[in-house]
Amino acid sequence: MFRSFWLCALTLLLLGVGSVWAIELAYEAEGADVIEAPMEIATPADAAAQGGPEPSAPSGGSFVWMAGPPTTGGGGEGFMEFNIDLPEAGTYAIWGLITAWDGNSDSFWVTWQPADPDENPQETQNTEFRWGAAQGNDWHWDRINQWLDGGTFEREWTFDGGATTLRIYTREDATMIDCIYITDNLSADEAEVAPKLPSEVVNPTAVESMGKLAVTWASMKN
Ligand SMILES: [Ca+2]
Ligand SMILES: [Ca+2]
Repeated sequence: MFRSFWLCALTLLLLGVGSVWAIELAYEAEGADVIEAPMEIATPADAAAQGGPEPSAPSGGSFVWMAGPPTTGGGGEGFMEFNIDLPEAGTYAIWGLITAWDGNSDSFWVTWQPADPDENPQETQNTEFRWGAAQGNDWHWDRINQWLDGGTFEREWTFDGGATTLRIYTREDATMIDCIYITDNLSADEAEVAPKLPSEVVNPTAVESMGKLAVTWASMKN
């Protein structure tokens, strides 16, 4: 009976740990490690002041963009950079919570090193790094894609884990980004992935601690 108690406890523990171990990280755009002008932190009132529809309140109260009026072109300068320490090796996708008013305000450039080279797509215009963002006048999740001249494909990046550098560069001004969600769930189905806000994601350090705790418990049974 003592033995079955431990088997049962261990099974429950492993089931619990299994669900916790799906990797997910989330960041506010305005919390980026670097925001290079003219990309800047803004609020819905700033968007309305440019003449476009005012988006609803963003997560954390603000978003990042290069300011610009609706329908007009412009952009190509500034970026935001995130220094991301990946808890483990894997293949990852990124979802952005965005507002994109129109066809002249609906794209970024994206590189994530070291899977991607140290290349500035604003200079090279390399479409491998072009994200054609889904349009909409209020916040909606869009998976970062690769908008090639011959079609648009979801992007994924494979890493050994550890230090990485994600850069999201302005391509067209007025494209707004509120936050990003990173996951090793590579499904293209938003309902299945269920991207989360930074306030809804468990801190990876806490997840790691739970893993260690599970190992300790498993050892105790012997
Ligand atoms: Ca624009
Ligand atoms: Ca935000």
